[in-house]
Amino acid sequence: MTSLADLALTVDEAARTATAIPQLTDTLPDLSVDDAYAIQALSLARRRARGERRAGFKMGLTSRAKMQQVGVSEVIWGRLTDAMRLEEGGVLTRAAYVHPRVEPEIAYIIGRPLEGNVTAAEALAAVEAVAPALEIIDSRYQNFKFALADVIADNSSSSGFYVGPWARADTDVSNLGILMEVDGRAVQIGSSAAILGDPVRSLVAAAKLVARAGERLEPGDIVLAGGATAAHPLTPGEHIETRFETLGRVAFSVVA
Ligand code: 0L1
Ligand code: MG
Repeated sequence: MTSLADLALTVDEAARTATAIPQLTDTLPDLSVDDAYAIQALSLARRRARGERRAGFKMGLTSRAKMQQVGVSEVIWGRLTDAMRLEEGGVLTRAAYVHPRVEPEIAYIIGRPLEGNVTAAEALAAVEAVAPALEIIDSRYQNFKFALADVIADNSSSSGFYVGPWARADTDVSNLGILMEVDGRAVQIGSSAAILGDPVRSLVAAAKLVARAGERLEPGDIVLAGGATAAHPLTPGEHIETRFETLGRVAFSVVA
């Protein structure tokens, strides 16, 4: 029987070497969500053993459209490390990923510990600052195709993130206009309200779901609240610039 550690090795190696793999559920159709989170934790432990440090959490499937796409009614989460953080304004090397896509998000940085069942007001009180952000999602599965347990085991597709200028914690980010341009051409237009109606709901969900795994949001953790529009597939030569009403912009270029 394949152990959870073996499966963690499989997804970690796929990410490390940018190699597409078959879905785990092709051979393990009964893989549970709990086991998938255990695989995720074991795969992140492998990253930490290589020297990567905790940077926070990402929330996924935070829009109705994405939930329907995967057939679930609850958001999922993954873990961020310092090695996933990319330099705002810099370059992304396409060859380091299997089939990367970018999506605009809102980032929170935590100032006080946050854990378990909390209200939106309690969540906001724990926030030190907010920022515009971009997440690079890169499912390690062939053709970006997966079942719920697959994607959770694969760190909820998280592979990189950019953070723009930090703003005060009390900045209203509940309904900000967002415009993503590729080489000056609009490819996605949306609002931060697409993130569960208000990104703070994603922070509330993060506190609850992370607690189920015996963890809590700690000061210094970044929480990516989830995609505000559909994701854009990345091609070498593209310059991506995303503007967030009142928060500023986040940009990068893609090289081969
Ligand atoms: O960040 C996200 O919402 C993505 C979660 C996983 C699903 C996907 O890779 O599209
Ligand atoms: Mg995302």
